[in-house]
Amino acid sequence: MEQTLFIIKPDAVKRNLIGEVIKRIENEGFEIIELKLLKLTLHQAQEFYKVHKSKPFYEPLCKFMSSGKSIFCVLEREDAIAHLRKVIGVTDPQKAEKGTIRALFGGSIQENIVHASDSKQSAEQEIAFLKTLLASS
Ligand code: FUP
Repeated sequence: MEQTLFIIKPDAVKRNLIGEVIKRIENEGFEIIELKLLKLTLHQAQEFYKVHKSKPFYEPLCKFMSSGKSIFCVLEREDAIAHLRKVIGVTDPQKAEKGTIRALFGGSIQENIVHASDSKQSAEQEIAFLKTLLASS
């Protein structure tokens, strides 16, 4: 079994989409190992997205991610990382495959509803990031 980090971002929480999104995750056979509603500080959002530090969208992205509460989950399933990426769709909701979470609910490339780890290494780092947040909350 493999684990991955999943985030329901502030846009989805504000739009009351937590239930809709979680229903789709459960229907795909993921087990919810951890689930927590948290509001990131700007500093925590900058740390989480530090791989994008040099990108022009980095600062607005970090502001958005710290603008409200998000749901942080650790999900488990066979082939969890690749399968969850398929279920959420590509980054830009306009380009995401029909029926994916981002295609169904995403507003823009920045406000794209959800995050999912994109590799084994990111999953490990991002789950460790969440554990640090949980230990200090
Ligand atoms: P993803 O793994 O699909 O979340 O996409 P990336 O890691 O490439 O990007 C991380 C986040 O940065 C995206 F979810 C949204 C934001 N982003 C932008 O705001 N503009 C862009 O052009 C690309 C990404």
